[in-house]
Amino acid sequence: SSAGGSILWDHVWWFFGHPEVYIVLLPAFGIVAGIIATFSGRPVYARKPLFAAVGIVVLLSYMVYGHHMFLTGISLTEREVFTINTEMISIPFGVLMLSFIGTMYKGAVKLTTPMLFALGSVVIFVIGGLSGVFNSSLALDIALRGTYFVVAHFHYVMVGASEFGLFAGIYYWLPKMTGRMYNETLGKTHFILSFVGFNLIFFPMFFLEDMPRRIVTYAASTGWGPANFVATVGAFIFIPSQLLLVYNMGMTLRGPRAPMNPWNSTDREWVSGPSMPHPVGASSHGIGNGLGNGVSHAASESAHEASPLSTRPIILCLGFAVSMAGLAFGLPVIIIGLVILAGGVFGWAWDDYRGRFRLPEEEEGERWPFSKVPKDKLAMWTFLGSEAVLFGVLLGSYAFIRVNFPYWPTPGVLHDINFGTIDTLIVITSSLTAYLGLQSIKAGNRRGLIGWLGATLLLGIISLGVKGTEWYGLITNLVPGSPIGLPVSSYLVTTGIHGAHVLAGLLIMIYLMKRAATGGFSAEHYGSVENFNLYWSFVNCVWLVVFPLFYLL
Ligand SMILES: [Cu+2]
Repeated sequence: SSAGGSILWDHVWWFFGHPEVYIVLLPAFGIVAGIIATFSGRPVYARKPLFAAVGIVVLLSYMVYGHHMFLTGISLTEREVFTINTEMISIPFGVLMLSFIGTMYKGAVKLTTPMLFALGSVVIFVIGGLSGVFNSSLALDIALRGTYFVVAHFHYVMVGASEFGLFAGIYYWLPKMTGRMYNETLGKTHFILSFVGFNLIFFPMFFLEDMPRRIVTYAASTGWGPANFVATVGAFIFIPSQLLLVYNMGMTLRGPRAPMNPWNSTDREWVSGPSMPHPVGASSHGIGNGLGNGVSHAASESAHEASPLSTRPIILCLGFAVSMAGLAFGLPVIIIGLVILAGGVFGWAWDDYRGRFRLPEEEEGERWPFSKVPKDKLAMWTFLGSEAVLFGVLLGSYAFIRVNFPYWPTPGVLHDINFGTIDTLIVITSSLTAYLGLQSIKAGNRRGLIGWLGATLLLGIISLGVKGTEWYGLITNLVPGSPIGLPVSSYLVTTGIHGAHVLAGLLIMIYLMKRAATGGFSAEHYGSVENFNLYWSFVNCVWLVVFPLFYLL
């Protein structure tokens, strides 16, 4: 919107855009860490500092995005803060690199194809990271913006580090996935051509620091010709060489049988057979954990038929992906996506209700620093962390619009303060009833749990009813193109997404009541009720921020 300004979109986009780089990068580095440990025959060096560094990267990743906006007109103070934050992020990444080097130091390094790709990933990332230090400088960025130097930096980080890391993972786990060995010579050829080709494409671009992006041609007098020629040669090496990977993968299906543990890895997935892992409970080996620090365990004794393997989460994700694609392709695609998503959610709940799907707490596996926290609770806290980011973006955008919008209606004009106050009281009460439900089941009182959940459900329905009345009033009174469009739409988007969370909470409550009615919870087993309480408290806390911002200020 014009009143919000294109700068707001820039903020929102890059707030997503920068962390997205690490969303792609960090899984690849997880693979790389494991592969380097396996082929060095040593556990990951400085394991705990490594985890701490990844945590710091995640936190900082939200505080550096402004380095994409140095020339958009944001204030000098903002630009200085983003410069410092961006330069700081090289410290935890340095810890990662030292950990990888330390793992190999004095290790018996075996240069198999997965190891070569892992090392390639690290080397390329170091070059990408060092060039990033230049880009993060406010002064240099003014000169480098929109040039091929940035193109080179970006590809060294994204394509080089992430894709080489993922290739390493493909070769590493191909024997696991197919039960057969790939062709090592072909794999190494793929690596050499990829590594040489990639560097030929992108290294010359560092010297094109004065050539603008997005141009189709240029005069010979610019001197950009030779570097572009080398890059083109590199592209003709790099891209076709990827066919070797596809060919090798296909041929692996007819390749020689793979031994149980071809890499002599201590990682648990290599100890339980060459193909898909058995459901938990079927394995009886003493096995190490994912990062090779050698924690062994006795046979898991849980013998019930429940399996941790379920297709429902994949269906859920597919539905989500399709519905998101619908934002570009139109309403029918959104609806198809939501139907698939609902199928995944309800199917998952149904499996859980029937006791078909259980994820038992396991002894092995890397848990530091969360070894004392149950997995599902940790998952809930992680989810709520992502939710805090989502609502942070919504409320931050609201604050941005509010500051930059010239004629905001005074409190009480757009929204009925009485309605909001009643709603807030309902919300606070529903937090209390949900908590009393949790206390009931902790005392073994199943009927109390059902009763208090019922009361919470009722309060939630009333709260949505109040919101619905307000939404209806706002939408029916809205004149297209009127100057209060922005205050209304920011309200509808924020409370609409909040309302969707309330609706999800209502569905969860119905499910919990149904399970409680059939004896699903007891004084010992109430984890789902506790997790629901966390969720519900969070959703209600969000309202306690939304209410004063939209109604009272
Ligand atoms: Cu960035």
